Amino acid sequence: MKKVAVINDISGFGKCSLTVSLPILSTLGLECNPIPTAILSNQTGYEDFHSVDFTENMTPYIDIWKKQNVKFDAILTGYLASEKQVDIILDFIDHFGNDSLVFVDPVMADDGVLYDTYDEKLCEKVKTLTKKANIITPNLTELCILCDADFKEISKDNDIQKISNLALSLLNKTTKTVVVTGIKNNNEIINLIAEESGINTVKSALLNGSYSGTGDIFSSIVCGGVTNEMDVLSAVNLATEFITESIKNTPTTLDYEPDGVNFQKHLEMLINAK
Ligand code: PXL
Repeated sequence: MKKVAVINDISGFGKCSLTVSLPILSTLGLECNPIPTAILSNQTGYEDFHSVDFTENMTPYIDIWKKQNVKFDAILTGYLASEKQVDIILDFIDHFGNDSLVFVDPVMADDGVLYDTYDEKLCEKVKTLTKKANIITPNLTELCILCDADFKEISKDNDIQKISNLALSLLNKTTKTVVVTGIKNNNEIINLIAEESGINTVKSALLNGSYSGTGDIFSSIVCGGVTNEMDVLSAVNLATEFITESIKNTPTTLDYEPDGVNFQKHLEMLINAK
């Protein structure tokens, strides 16, 4: 069975990070091997949260895996709790990443606002991490941070040409694919794939509100799909359809739903997905 090392937090509420990667990767027929970055009562978008930073445990945890000589087909990273975690992950990629695909979801911000526990210094470290990834999946805010672009300026007209150029500027010898999520355009939402060969877009209907964890669902499906040898465009299509169905099944009156989306009943969409 193929294995995916997932470096992300575990949050008791919010249907995000490891609580979505575990069921999604399992349903895609993959083994999800978690390395927690933090343990939280709930994700940080609620009014209050309690967080236990796992940084000091990560190296001894990973050292056991090194001794056991395990191998991974893919590595996926998400929410980070400290700058030091980036150095630990860079070492992890050096050690385990030779024959594996590296996916970095540069979790930092959404809708122009940094998450509660992120600051400029941590974002700088996330930037260095993205350069070691084969595939990155920033939302539009995160793309702007990675490119030192002004989110207010870019999101004024969401010009696809400008956004494409920003995404293309992040490609390098290692990073072959940049998938930008959540670009709003009239009554559509666009996910944009930038590769050396050009740009592809996947559109879906813009549904009201924003929801915790959709970025983590997206990165998990793209990571799992591509690890299962789907092409990136098919994996992005599948992730987009899965999230659309999950949002439709999540009644809410809030502009921002901290509990996330009801994705569980839609997992069957991922069984035998090709
Ligand atoms: O979904 C992104 C995310 C992951 N993990 C934690 C978060 C957030 C976004 O707020 O707080 C703990």
